[in-house]
Amino acid sequence: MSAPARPPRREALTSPGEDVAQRQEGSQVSIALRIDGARLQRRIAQLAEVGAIDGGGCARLALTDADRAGRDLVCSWMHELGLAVSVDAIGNVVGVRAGHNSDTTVAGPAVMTGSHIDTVRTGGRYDGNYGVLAGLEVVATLNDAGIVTEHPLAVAFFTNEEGARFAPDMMGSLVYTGALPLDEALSTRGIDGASVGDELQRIGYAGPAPVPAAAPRAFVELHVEQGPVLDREGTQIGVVESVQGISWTELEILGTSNHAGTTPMALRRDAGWAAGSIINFVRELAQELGGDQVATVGRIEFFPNLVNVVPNRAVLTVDLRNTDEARLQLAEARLAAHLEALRDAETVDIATRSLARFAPVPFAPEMTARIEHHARALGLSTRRMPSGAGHDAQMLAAVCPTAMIFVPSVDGISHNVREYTHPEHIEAGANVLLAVLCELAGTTPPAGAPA
Ligand code: HGY
Ligand code: MN
Ligand code: MN
Repeated sequence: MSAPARPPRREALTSPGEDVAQRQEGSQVSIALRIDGARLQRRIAQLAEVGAIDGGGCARLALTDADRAGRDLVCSWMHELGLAVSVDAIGNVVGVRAGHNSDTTVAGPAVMTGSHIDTVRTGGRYDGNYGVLAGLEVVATLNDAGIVTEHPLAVAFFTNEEGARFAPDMMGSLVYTGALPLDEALSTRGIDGASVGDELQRIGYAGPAPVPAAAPRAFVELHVEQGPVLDREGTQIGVVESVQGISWTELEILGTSNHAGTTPMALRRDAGWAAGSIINFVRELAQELGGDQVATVGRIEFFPNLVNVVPNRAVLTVDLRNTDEARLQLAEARLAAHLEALRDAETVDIATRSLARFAPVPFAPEMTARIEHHARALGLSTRRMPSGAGHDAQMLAAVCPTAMIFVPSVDGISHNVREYTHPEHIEAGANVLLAVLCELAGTTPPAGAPA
């Protein structure tokens, strides 16, 4: 099925000269402005109460009742902040703060920030949520300061970024940018058999706004690193230059169920053993390829899953990632060869289904330079790095100048209730976001602001 026509990509924002002038003006405002860290922490804590699980994390799998409750809460904050809130046909929610021209056809498209508020089943309170709530904190800070930006400013949360219930991940931003047809997304069945379309209707977030949407003027996503690099180095801000490639495959292995006690080993067609062989293979493959190669079998089911029956069916997922597309393709080819060998060795059938496949995505150099400039202007230490995790920004990068800001994750823990980022880093990241958005959206300091 052909992807829908994508909105025309928005190219680089400004000529270097204008950029510098805008930067001086923007940084002048950003020197005067700071976010309210306590208010941001309050919103993070309040949202974490929705779908709260033991240990301080939250479980809000996409399109569940908990996701609806989280959406309702964030939408209420968007309304409180005076944003014009729209919901599109895949459930993405965008809150827009008017620029000097409230008519966006005159002021042009919004400068956008945002992320996701759906979580994995063992989610922390920062993954995705932080970027959305920091965007709202930027709006609140501009409201308090009485500053109106030249261009509209938008804060978005995208549907089903995690892909844990419905694959692929980043589903909402894929549809938003025209990379995935809406009807294909709506017909997707989840791991529990429900369809995206039915669940979207059920929770009341099948909205009227059309997809694909017009491209934003630019997109900046603030996110916790979810890995150990910044924390280990003691660096405060990650300037994210790219997102690594992602390959998700679901394998269905069919053998013969048989008696665990009476069936000689040589006569078995053991789907369980074959699954175990794959789990071991991908670990050894990642160690052999080295570099950025990672490999994970995260989901597995045996049938009939009984102590005394040789499994006749196993369903498992393989998640392969690498910053280098050629190495990722090599890993995929090696896995395919291993499956072929297994088919012969254990006379099992193995069907494969691709759940997600994204090549590495580079971010716009002029955007990473802006982030680095403003982080350093705020006296923060920075380092350039790729993202190990997938993000909505990698989809927005196809239609407008895009980049990401990382803050440290303590011990690199994420997709785990123990996910944690120190308050000073939460605040620092949001202040970098404020400064970058002020420059991109164009701000005239309020009367009487310090020169
Ligand atoms: O899988 C990922 O990288 C993201 O959490 N969706
Ligand atoms: Mn995330
Ligand atoms: Mn995640």
